[in-house]
Amino acid sequence: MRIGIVCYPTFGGSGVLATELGKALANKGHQIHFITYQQPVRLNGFIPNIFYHEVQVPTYPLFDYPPYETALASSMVDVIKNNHLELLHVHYAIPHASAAYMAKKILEQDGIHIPVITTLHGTDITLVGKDKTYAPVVAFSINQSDAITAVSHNLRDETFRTFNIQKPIHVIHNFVDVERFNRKPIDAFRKVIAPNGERILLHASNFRKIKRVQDVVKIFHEVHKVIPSKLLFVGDGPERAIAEELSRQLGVCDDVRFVGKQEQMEDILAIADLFLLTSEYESFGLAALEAMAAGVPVVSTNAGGLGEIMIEGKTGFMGNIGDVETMSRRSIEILENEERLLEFKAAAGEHAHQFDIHHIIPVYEKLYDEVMNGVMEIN
Ligand code: GMT
Repeated sequence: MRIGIVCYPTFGGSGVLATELGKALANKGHQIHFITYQQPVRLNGFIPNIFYHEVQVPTYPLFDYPPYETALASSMVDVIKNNHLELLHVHYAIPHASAAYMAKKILEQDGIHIPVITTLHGTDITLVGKDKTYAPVVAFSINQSDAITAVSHNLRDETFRTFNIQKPIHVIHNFVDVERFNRKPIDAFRKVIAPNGERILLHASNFRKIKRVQDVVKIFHEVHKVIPSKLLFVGDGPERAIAEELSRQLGVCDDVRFVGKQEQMEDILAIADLFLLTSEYESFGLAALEAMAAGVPVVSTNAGGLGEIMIEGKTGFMGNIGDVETMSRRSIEILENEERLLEFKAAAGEHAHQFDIHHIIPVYEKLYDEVMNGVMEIN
């Protein structure tokens, strides 16, 4: 199949998922065309079946806001026409679903039919999407998609609660390449971070308010009181300064390290003992799944779809949003006993297999077939 994939190229989970999906489909022989404004972070190395089309957004003195959506729709038209694409799969509704609708309508005039699949990822519904400045366009363009998928049952339900969606929303869980994340720790790296064999706690995100990174620092503070430990923060974003300041206030800053945005997550996860995800909402929590695939147990909130990937008391523990006390206690419980920690690590790694890329890619392929043939059977 010749498939166009549209996504955000940044470190966010939706872009990561879309890129990994494209790479996996290309490896299975499909021809994949990424259409976005920048090379996606995980799109590295040369894969013969992958093509990358950069959306150029010309500036003009008149524009305070260069019209990306218009440029994107025009690029979609161009790429679909010139490469005879058979399907367009857009990730994250804003503005990708509406740009896809525009492209589809333009192509119709030339007798070209291009089915559009929209995958909803989370904040495109629960945060940004429902803002009334975007909501009518988001609802309309989702409804105009030939198929809609959501990355969790929770997100599907939230979408139905938020918008008047008149089509089924198919749940296709996010996936992880278990083999890739099953790495041996690099001893030299572990030694640099934890020279005296301290436990390593990890958080990775875009440091948005929704992630409640201050809770990560508070949990670490409690753990640190009883267990020699280090905290690694991966990623960057607006709340980083708050986390830094809090770690100074709580007197743990010497044991907290901010390593910035990292492409080799598997190497970092390989040295970690516990992953913390304290979000107010996660539609799915791909970062937590990647941690589990690397054999790292997770202590998280029970927000959104996290309950769909966690097994309480086996792969880690969940607490209510903001319940630092419970999440700290549970973290200590996992980390204080070597044997127990190993059990959690093994269970996390084992459970991640359920979401292995090899199980999920065929589900997308089936959906593509159904959409192209106009018969929808999937869930
Ligand atoms: O978490 C973010 O803020 C990034 C966001 C994105 O769109 O890239 O992540 C969302 O999509 C991921 C991939 O499907 C999910 O794993 C994340 O849970 C989801 N984030 C939220 O719902 C807040």
